[in-house]
Formats: sequence, C-alpha cells, structure tokens
Amino acid sequence: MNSKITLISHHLCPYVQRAAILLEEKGIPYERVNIDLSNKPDWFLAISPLGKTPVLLVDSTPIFESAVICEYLEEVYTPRLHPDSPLEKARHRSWIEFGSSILNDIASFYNAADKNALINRSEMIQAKFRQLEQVVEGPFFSGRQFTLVDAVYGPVFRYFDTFDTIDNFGFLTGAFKVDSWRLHLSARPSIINAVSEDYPERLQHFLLQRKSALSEMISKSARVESCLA
Ligand SMILES: N[C@@H](CCC(=O)N[C@@H](CS)C(=O)NCC(=O)O)C(=O)O
Repeated sequence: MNSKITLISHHLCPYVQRAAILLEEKGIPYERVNIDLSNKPDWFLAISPLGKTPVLLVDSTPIFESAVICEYLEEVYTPRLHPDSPLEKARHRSWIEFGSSILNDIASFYNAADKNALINRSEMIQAKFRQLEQVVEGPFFSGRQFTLVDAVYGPVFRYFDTFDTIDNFGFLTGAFKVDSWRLHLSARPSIINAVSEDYPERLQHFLLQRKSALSEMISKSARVESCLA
C-alpha cells in the first residue's frame, strides 16, 4: 500500500520548497499543510524537534530536515534525481550545501541593518554566483537532466525575482551561465508550483517587517510610486 504523505510547510520557506519540488518531479501525491511559524501549534512542536519546517509525515512517521527528507524521497521514489556515480553524487551534495550557504547569505542580506552592510552582503552573494559560474553546465546544473541540485537552487533564485524589483544589486554580474540556469529553473512547473500564487506579496510583506535597510528601500519605493500614481 502507498504511504500517505503530508508536507508540513510554511508559505515562504525555501527548504520546504525543495521537498515540494521533489514530490512533484517524482509524481508523488501529497497534502501540504502550511503553519504560522510565529505562532507554532503544539501538534507541530510535537513532531518537529527543532521547531522548523519542513516536516514530512510518512503515514504517521515525522521526518525532519530538508536534506534528510529529500534523500528519503530519492531513495524510495523514481525517477532518480541524483547521479549514479558515488563521486558525482557526492559532488552534487557538496553544491547543495553551497546552496544552503547562499540561503544564509540571503537572510543576512535582507536583515542587514544599514546600507553598507547591505552592499557587503550583496557582494558576498555575487561572489558565490561567480563560483557557481565555474561549475554550472546548463541548461540545468549538470546538463539536460534535472537533478536535486536544481531543486535546491530554484527556491534560491526565486528571492531575486523580488530583490530585482527593489534595485539593481548586481547579484548576477559576470555570471551568464548562472543567469541562464536561473531562467530555465523559473520555467520548470515543479518550481513554479512549489509556492502559492501570492508568494511575491507574502515575501514583500515579510521583507518589510524586517525593519532593515532593505525594508527601508521597499517603503521608500512604495512612497515614490504612490506619489507618481
Ligand atoms: N536545516 C533546516 C532549515 C529549515 C529552516 O530553517 N526552516 C525555517 C523556515 S524556512 C524555520 O522553520 N524557522 C523557524 C524557526 O527556526 O523557529 C532544513 O534544511 O530543513
């Protein structure tokens, strides 16, 4: 009998999106339950030892940590998204870790308290994209086959669709292959469907609430737009 799969989620969480993308790529039916992370329900804390999303409920067994969830789905369901060769698989896992480090940089970018810190963080991100430029094959990370690495970077690039509406931070300057990779990922149905249609508005609202240098830029541009309207 097939297991009943439930993905305990948050609307904006990029780690949740990894699991959602894999579930769709593998054609696994599942239910998604979004929770409010600023007011975690008791039932969630009971199944999430770290209090974080995502949690994958397989029947009644909770699995936490996105990397573990993705490896579980990869082991149990086809098509395989990791390469067969152990060395190549390890290399892909390394670049997945690199993707998580970019997510940390993105958080320190949108939380930066002042303009100098904001520019410094944007340069850190730009440097990481330049490193990626050396290894991306195109159209996807390692050629024509969509892999787990692609599932990790789809949610990373999604942030830049919003950041690009705020200012030109030059994140992808000199990273042409990464830019083209980003475009291919943004057209992939599993990546599009990993968030709800109101994701951009939700992200904008979240960014405004940071009370950071970026929040200030967003409110300034909203003030200018309302003056021009
Ligand atoms: N290492 C974790 C990171 C998950 C994570 O940071 N989730 C965030 C939302 S995107 C969260 O639940 N934060 C709530 C909290 O830390 O209290 C994973 O890969 O699953």
